[in-house]
Amino acid sequence: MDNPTIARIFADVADLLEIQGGANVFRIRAYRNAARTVESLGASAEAAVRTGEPKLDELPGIGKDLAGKIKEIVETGKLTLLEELKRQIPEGLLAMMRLPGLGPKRAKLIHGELGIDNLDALDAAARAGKLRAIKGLGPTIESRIVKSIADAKIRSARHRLADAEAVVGPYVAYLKKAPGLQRVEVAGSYRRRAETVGDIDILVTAKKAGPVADRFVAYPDVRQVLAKGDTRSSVVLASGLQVDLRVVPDASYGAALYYFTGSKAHNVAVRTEAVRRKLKINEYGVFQGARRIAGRTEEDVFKAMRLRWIPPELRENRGEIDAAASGALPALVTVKDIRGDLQMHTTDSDGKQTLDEMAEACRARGYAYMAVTDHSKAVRVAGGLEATGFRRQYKEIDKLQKRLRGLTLLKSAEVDILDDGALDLDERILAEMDVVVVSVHSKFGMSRADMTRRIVKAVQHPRVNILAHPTGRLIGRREPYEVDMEAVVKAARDCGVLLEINAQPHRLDLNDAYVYMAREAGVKLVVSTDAHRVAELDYMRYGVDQARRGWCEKQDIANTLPLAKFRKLLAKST
Ligand code: DGT
Ligand code: CA
Ligand code: CA
Ligand code: ZN
Repeated sequence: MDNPTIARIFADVADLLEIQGGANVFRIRAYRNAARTVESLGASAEAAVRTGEPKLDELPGIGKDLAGKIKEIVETGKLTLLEELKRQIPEGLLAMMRLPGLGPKRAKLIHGELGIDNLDALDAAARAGKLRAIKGLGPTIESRIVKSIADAKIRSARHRLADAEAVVGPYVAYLKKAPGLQRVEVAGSYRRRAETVGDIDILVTAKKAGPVADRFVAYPDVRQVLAKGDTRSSVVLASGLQVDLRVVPDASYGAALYYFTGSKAHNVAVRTEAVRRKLKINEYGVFQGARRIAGRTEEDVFKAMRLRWIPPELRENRGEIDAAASGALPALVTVKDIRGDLQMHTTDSDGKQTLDEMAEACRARGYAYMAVTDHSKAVRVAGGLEATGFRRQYKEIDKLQKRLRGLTLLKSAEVDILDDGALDLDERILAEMDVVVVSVHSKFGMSRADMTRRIVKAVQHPRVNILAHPTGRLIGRREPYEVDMEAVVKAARDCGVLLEINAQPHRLDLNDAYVYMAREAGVKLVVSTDAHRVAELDYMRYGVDQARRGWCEKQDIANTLPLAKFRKLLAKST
């Protein structure tokens, strides 16, 4: 239990007492002061509870009563008083209270005067200009409320990893120029390469915290400062992305990095593992009794825990701790292992760049092979080709191949799987291809049974090599279609069909869990960019990230093979 969390609990108690009314102002103030004291405490409050050092009830603003409450929070993970208060107050009112620019006092006022107890009603009242009837409120605050509610909605949404990356890169580069800054690392789901992130957690060490926090909140893209302090600051950027900054002491940097990388489930499991080994681990270090035995670097922390270092992508409590204890961690695939890209489009269908340009770009990336996979005719909106169109393209490929050295162009297509599971192109043209990629682009609303039958039938087609974006989901925009993935994985295994990890940041399909499942079943995968322009060939690393989250080693990913071996694999599967 870290200090900021304890401080947050006390601050919440103060807010709730205030909104509930009836509590005396001194009691409210006492909780606010306690929150501040804990927040700026140099040592771990949790360690203080355990060791008695420093004495909590002697800290400014913290007497016997509050020291007892800190003990309760550390030992049980929650505070009964806060839970009780939460039960007594409508949830919507809590949300109102947390709205930036509103706060507990005004939320209480609005609730008292108009009976409003949720954000939707508040939004409507503010838009209708009804709040200005209340003394002390006016049109300015009404428009601020409307904006805050809209912002809160954006913020509650998760952000795609690639979108977050575009924002975080420059922000961290900017932050590095803060005077006295020493180490910086982005932790949390971002470091674990999760497909989406809820917020960004930046961890730094610095000679002095003040100047770093100052620079952090002064970033031009910051739209709102939620908190600013010596140990923790928090802002919201224009995109709605929240970024948390934690300044930690150098001696516990590794422990803090480990803790704030998470996931929560991993942290809970590793804490249990520590107890089994008669150790204790938290964001300040690894402890044997009261003695800290590690904390400065993450490697030290793992060593003290007698675990191999676990790549962040695996820290989801899916068996990685046992694997790290027994030396059975996978040697994860890396982007350098990739030797070819097996899905991309050109101007012949819906791509933005020509065959020549795509080939040149693949050669520049050092690939040994690439598959050109323009759409087949059923996808009319994407300019899908008839067999004659593909034949024309394959002639182009033959010509181009003569000029190219080192890079092999594989004749292919992204062949549509029709509603009944038949393929959109006939046998003759399929036979002319080096590799056949198939996928679903229509009738997403089919029943689970029908969709499963449809895809399994396509997978069983003797010419098919790769099933592309197998679940059809678009992150944050479209749910996957209903399909029995276990049946699909089984069919793929039986027929030697490769399953794609589509590396487009809005697809990442298969997702990490299905990648894991396919790998467990012994199915080989490919990571493909589905690039529609040259720059998108660089999405490869997002696909590899997900392959890693699914525990894939080099040997699990077919496009790490040299061309001859890859061809052999294709031959076996047909
Ligand atoms: P997100 O932001 O929703 O994508 O996911 P995370 O994993 O980045 O979670 P976040 O930002 O709430 O917290 C960052 C890390 O801090 C989290 O992965 C693990 C650690 N952490 C935060 N709260 C707790 C907690 O209550 N218990 C434990 N054990 N760890 C926590
Ligand atoms: Ca986070
Ligand atoms: Ca966070
Ligand atoms: Zn497609």
